Amino acid sequence: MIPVPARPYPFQLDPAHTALVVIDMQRDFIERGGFGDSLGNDVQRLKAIIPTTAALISLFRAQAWPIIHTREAHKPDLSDCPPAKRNRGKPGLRIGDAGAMGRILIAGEPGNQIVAELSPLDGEVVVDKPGKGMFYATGIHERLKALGITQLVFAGVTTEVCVQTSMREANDRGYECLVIEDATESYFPQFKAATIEMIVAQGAIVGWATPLASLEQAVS
Ligand code: C5J
Repeated sequence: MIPVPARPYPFQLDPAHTALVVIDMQRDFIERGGFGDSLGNDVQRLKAIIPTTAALISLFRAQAWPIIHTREAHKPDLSDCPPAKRNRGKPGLRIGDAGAMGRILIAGEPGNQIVAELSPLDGEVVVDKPGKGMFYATGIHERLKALGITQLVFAGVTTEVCVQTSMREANDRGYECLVIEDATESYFPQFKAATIEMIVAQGAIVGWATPLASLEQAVS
Protein backbone atom coordinates (compact mmCIF):
# COMPACT_ATOMS: atom_id res chain seq x y z
CA MET A 1 0.00 0.00 0.00
CA ILE A 2 1.14 3.55 -0.74
CA PRO A 3 -0.08 6.11 1.82
CA VAL A 4 -1.22 9.27 0.01
CA PRO A 5 -1.75 12.42 2.13
CA ALA A 6 -5.40 13.30 1.58
CA ARG A 7 -8.50 14.64 3.23
CA PRO A 8 -10.05 13.58 5.58
CA TYR A 9 -7.12 11.21 6.30
CA PRO A 10 -4.43 9.43 4.25
CA PHE A 11 -5.64 7.28 1.35
CA GLN A 12 -4.04 3.83 1.24
CA LEU A 13 -3.42 3.35 -2.48
CA ASP A 14 -3.25 -0.25 -3.60
CA PRO A 15 -1.14 -0.05 -6.77
CA ALA A 16 -2.14 -3.44 -8.15
CA HIS A 17 -5.84 -2.63 -7.97
CA THR A 18 -6.15 1.05 -8.87
CA ALA A 19 -7.43 2.70 -12.05
CA LEU A 20 -7.71 6.33 -13.12
CA VAL A 21 -11.08 7.61 -14.37
CA VAL A 22 -11.03 10.80 -16.44
CA ILE A 23 -14.60 12.05 -16.71
CA ASP A 24 -15.97 13.80 -19.81
CA MET A 25 -13.02 15.98 -20.88
CA GLN A 26 -14.94 16.62 -24.10
CA ARG A 27 -14.51 19.48 -26.54
CA ASP A 28 -18.17 20.50 -26.12
CA PHE A 29 -17.71 21.14 -22.40
CA ILE A 30 -14.23 22.66 -22.55
CA GLU A 31 -13.54 24.51 -25.80
CA ARG A 32 -14.65 27.96 -26.88
CA GLY A 33 -17.54 27.69 -29.34
CA GLY A 34 -18.78 24.41 -27.88
CA PHE A 35 -21.98 23.47 -26.07
CA GLY A 36 -20.86 24.70 -22.62
CA ASP A 37 -19.74 28.01 -24.09
CA SER A 38 -23.04 28.47 -25.95
CA LEU A 39 -24.88 28.11 -22.66
CA GLY A 40 -22.94 31.10 -21.34
CA ASN A 41 -20.43 29.21 -19.17
CA ASP A 42 -16.82 30.30 -18.68
CA VAL A 43 -15.11 27.33 -20.32
CA GLN A 44 -11.68 28.77 -19.49
CA ARG A 45 -12.16 27.49 -15.94
CA LEU A 46 -12.43 23.94 -17.26
CA LYS A 47 -9.67 24.35 -19.85
CA ALA A 48 -7.30 25.37 -17.04
CA ILE A 49 -7.20 21.83 -15.62
CA ILE A 50 -5.93 20.25 -18.85
CA PRO A 51 -2.21 20.45 -17.82
CA THR A 52 -2.86 18.89 -14.38
CA THR A 53 -5.05 16.20 -15.88
CA ALA A 54 -2.41 15.47 -18.52
CA ALA A 55 0.22 15.13 -15.77
CA LEU A 56 -2.07 12.76 -13.85
CA ILE A 57 -2.60 10.64 -16.95
CA SER A 58 1.18 10.61 -17.53
CA LEU A 59 1.72 9.39 -13.96
CA PHE A 60 -0.66 6.46 -14.52
CA ARG A 61 0.87 5.69 -17.92
CA ALA A 62 4.36 5.68 -16.40
CA GLN A 63 3.21 3.16 -13.78
CA ALA A 64 1.28 1.12 -16.40
CA TRP A 65 -1.85 1.46 -14.24
CA PRO A 66 -5.22 1.26 -16.07
CA ILE A 67 -6.88 4.41 -17.41
CA ILE A 68 -10.57 4.86 -18.23
CA HIS A 69 -11.84 7.86 -20.17
CA THR A 70 -15.56 8.63 -20.24
CA ARG A 71 -17.67 10.74 -22.57
CA GLU A 72 -21.25 11.83 -21.99
CA ALA A 73 -22.62 10.56 -25.29
CA HIS A 74 -25.94 9.47 -26.74
CA LYS A 75 -26.80 7.38 -29.77
CA PRO A 76 -27.66 9.41 -32.89
CA ASP A 77 -31.29 8.21 -32.75
CA LEU A 78 -31.51 9.39 -29.09
CA SER A 79 -32.97 6.04 -28.07
CA ASP A 80 -30.80 6.18 -24.94
CA CYS A 81 -31.83 9.74 -24.01
CA PRO A 82 -35.03 9.85 -21.97
CA PRO A 83 -37.31 12.83 -22.71
CA ALA A 84 -36.90 13.87 -19.07
CA LYS A 85 -33.19 14.51 -19.79
CA ARG A 86 -33.56 16.01 -23.28
CA ASN A 87 -36.46 18.32 -22.49
CA ARG A 88 -34.66 20.02 -19.62
CA GLY A 89 -32.14 21.62 -21.94
CA LYS A 90 -32.33 25.12 -23.33
CA PRO A 91 -34.63 25.18 -26.41
CA GLY A 92 -32.50 25.12 -29.57
CA LEU A 93 -29.49 23.78 -27.62
CA ARG A 94 -30.79 20.44 -26.46
CA ILE A 95 -29.10 17.06 -26.68
CA GLY A 96 -29.13 16.03 -30.34
CA ASP A 97 -29.58 19.56 -31.69
CA ALA A 98 -27.00 21.02 -34.06
CA GLY A 99 -24.25 22.83 -32.17
CA ALA A 100 -21.12 24.60 -33.36
CA MET A 101 -19.19 21.30 -33.13
CA GLY A 102 -21.87 18.98 -34.50
CA ARG A 103 -24.87 17.47 -32.76
CA ILE A 104 -24.77 18.11 -29.00
CA LEU A 105 -23.67 15.12 -26.86
CA ILE A 106 -24.03 12.68 -29.76
CA ALA A 107 -21.43 9.93 -30.15
CA GLY A 108 -19.05 10.44 -33.03
CA GLU A 109 -19.64 14.19 -33.41
CA PRO A 110 -16.58 16.51 -33.28
CA GLY A 111 -17.70 18.17 -30.04
CA ASN A 112 -18.09 14.78 -28.37
CA GLN A 113 -14.41 13.95 -28.75
CA ILE A 114 -12.00 14.18 -25.84
CA VAL A 115 -9.75 17.26 -26.12
CA ALA A 116 -6.62 16.57 -28.16
CA GLU A 117 -4.26 17.17 -25.21
CA LEU A 118 -5.83 14.25 -23.31
CA SER A 119 -6.48 11.85 -26.19
CA PRO A 120 -6.76 8.24 -25.06
CA LEU A 121 -4.00 5.90 -26.18
CA ASP A 122 -4.62 2.48 -27.69
CA GLY A 123 -5.37 0.05 -24.86
CA GLU A 124 -7.02 2.64 -22.63
CA VAL A 125 -10.74 2.12 -22.00
CA VAL A 126 -13.15 4.69 -23.47
CA VAL A 127 -16.69 4.56 -22.10
CA ASP A 128 -19.62 6.36 -23.73
CA LYS A 129 -22.15 6.95 -20.99
CA PRO A 130 -25.74 8.11 -21.52
CA GLY A 131 -26.12 9.20 -17.91
CA LYS A 132 -24.21 11.52 -15.63
CA GLY A 133 -22.72 8.57 -13.74
CA MET A 134 -20.18 6.20 -15.34
CA PHE A 135 -21.92 3.03 -14.14
CA TYR A 136 -25.42 3.60 -15.54
CA ALA A 137 -25.93 1.50 -18.73
CA THR A 138 -22.22 1.12 -19.50
CA GLY A 139 -21.14 -2.31 -18.22
CA ILE A 140 -18.02 -0.71 -16.70
CA HIS A 141 -18.48 -2.39 -13.30
CA GLU A 142 -18.07 -5.82 -14.88
CA ARG A 143 -14.99 -4.66 -16.83
CA LEU A 144 -13.39 -3.22 -13.70
CA LYS A 145 -14.13 -6.37 -11.73
CA ALA A 146 -12.52 -8.45 -14.49
CA LEU A 147 -9.40 -6.26 -14.15
CA GLY A 148 -9.40 -6.69 -10.36
CA ILE A 149 -9.86 -2.95 -9.76
CA THR A 150 -11.04 -1.97 -6.28
CA GLN A 151 -9.87 1.66 -6.13
CA LEU A 152 -10.63 4.55 -8.49
CA VAL A 153 -8.81 7.87 -8.79
CA PHE A 154 -11.07 10.55 -10.33
CA ALA A 155 -10.43 13.58 -12.52
CA GLY A 156 -12.50 15.52 -15.05
CA VAL A 157 -15.60 17.65 -15.38
CA THR A 158 -17.82 18.79 -13.97
CA THR A 159 -17.04 18.20 -10.32
CA GLU A 160 -20.58 18.43 -9.01
CA VAL A 161 -22.33 16.65 -11.87
CA CYS A 162 -20.62 13.75 -13.67
CA VAL A 163 -17.58 13.42 -11.39
CA GLN A 164 -19.58 13.43 -8.18
CA THR A 165 -22.33 11.17 -9.59
CA SER A 166 -19.71 8.66 -10.77
CA MET A 167 -17.91 8.74 -7.42
CA ARG A 168 -21.13 8.12 -5.55
CA GLU A 169 -22.05 5.26 -7.88
CA ALA A 170 -18.55 3.79 -7.40
CA ASN A 171 -18.73 4.20 -3.62
CA ASP A 172 -22.03 2.31 -3.50
CA ARG A 173 -20.43 -0.51 -5.50
CA GLY A 174 -17.60 -0.88 -3.01
CA TYR A 175 -14.77 1.03 -4.71
CA GLU A 176 -12.50 3.28 -2.67
CA CYS A 177 -12.41 6.63 -4.42
CA LEU A 178 -9.90 9.48 -4.46
CA VAL A 179 -10.58 12.72 -6.34
CA ILE A 180 -7.66 14.83 -7.52
CA GLU A 181 -8.74 18.33 -6.55
CA ASP A 182 -6.75 20.26 -9.14
CA ALA A 183 -7.68 17.85 -11.95
CA THR A 184 -11.42 18.46 -11.64
CA GLU A 185 -13.39 21.63 -12.24
CA SER A 186 -16.81 23.19 -12.44
CA TYR A 187 -18.24 26.21 -14.23
CA PHE A 188 -19.25 27.29 -10.72
CA PRO A 189 -16.36 27.50 -8.20
CA GLN A 190 -18.71 27.33 -5.24
CA PHE A 191 -20.19 24.06 -6.52
CA LYS A 192 -16.71 22.50 -6.86
CA ALA A 193 -15.74 23.56 -3.33
CA ALA A 194 -19.02 22.29 -1.85
CA THR A 195 -18.71 18.97 -3.70
CA ILE A 196 -15.21 18.29 -2.39
CA GLU A 197 -16.41 19.06 1.14
CA MET A 198 -19.39 16.71 0.71
CA ILE A 199 -17.15 13.90 -0.52
CA VAL A 200 -14.71 14.01 2.39
CA ALA A 201 -17.29 14.78 5.08
CA GLN A 202 -18.16 12.35 7.86
CA GLY A 203 -14.92 10.39 7.63
CA ALA A 204 -14.81 10.04 3.80
CA ILE A 205 -18.49 9.29 3.32
CA VAL A 206 -17.97 9.24 -0.47
CA GLY A 207 -14.17 9.21 -0.65
CA TRP A 208 -10.93 11.13 -0.31
CA ALA A 209 -9.52 14.29 -1.94
CA THR A 210 -5.95 15.39 -2.58
CA PRO A 211 -3.97 17.62 -4.94
CA LEU A 212 -1.94 16.01 -7.72
CA ALA A 213 1.39 16.91 -6.08
CA SER A 214 0.57 14.74 -3.06
CA LEU A 215 -0.16 11.74 -5.25
CA GLU A 216 2.97 12.35 -7.34
CA GLN A 217 5.18 12.56 -4.24
CA ALA A 218 3.64 9.47 -2.70
CA VAL A 219 4.12 7.41 -5.86
CA SER A 220 7.65 8.61 -6.67
C1 C5J B 1 -22.85 17.91 -17.32
C2 C5J B 1 -20.89 16.60 -16.96
N1 C5J B 1 -22.48 18.84 -16.47
N2 C5J B 1 -19.95 15.91 -17.59
N3 C5J B 1 -22.03 16.90 -17.64
O1 C5J B 1 -23.94 17.96 -17.85
O2 C5J B 1 -20.72 16.96 -15.81
